[in-house]
Amino acid sequence: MARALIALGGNVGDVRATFRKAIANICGMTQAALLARSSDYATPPWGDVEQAPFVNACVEIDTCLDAHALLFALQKIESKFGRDRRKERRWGPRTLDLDLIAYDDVSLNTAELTLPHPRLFERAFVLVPLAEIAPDRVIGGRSVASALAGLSTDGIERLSDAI
Ligand code: PH2
Ligand code: MG
Ligand code: MG
Repeated sequence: MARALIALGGNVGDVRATFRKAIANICGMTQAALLARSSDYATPPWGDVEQAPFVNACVEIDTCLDAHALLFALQKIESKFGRDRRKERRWGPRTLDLDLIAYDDVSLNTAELTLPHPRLFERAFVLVPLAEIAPDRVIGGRSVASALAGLSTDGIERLSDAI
């Protein structure tokens, strides 16, 4: 079994409902146990600011799949929830984005997958939910909490728990 951290994001449709269903799919399709789930956060759009705010969250799972098989399963789940990579612009609006942030302590760089996620330390919208569930986790030599301390969290708001 391996421990994986996955970041969820989206800004089209009922994103919080999509997250609930997507997390159930992640556990079902990747033979995973859900170890932790952060709150949902409203976050200002990053990269391309001309779009609606995002909702972001993170989960930690225990899975039997290897890192590439997990990535392909996550991409299948993105498509199932309306993601169409052919129709979107870089950093633009999307129904569901599932990013594999870390897989045990594996470092790799293939055409499909770089681990840990290469832009993790630039993104408060990933580190804020991650710090809620795994503040002491060391990724790429830095703890999540210390990486977050160096970033602005302006405009990021925790959403009240869904009923
Ligand atoms: N995802 C993007 C581009 N910009 N901004 C925020 N706040 N949250 C995201 O998940 C996000 C983004 C493309 O994947
Ligand atoms: Mg992303
Ligand atoms: Mg992605």
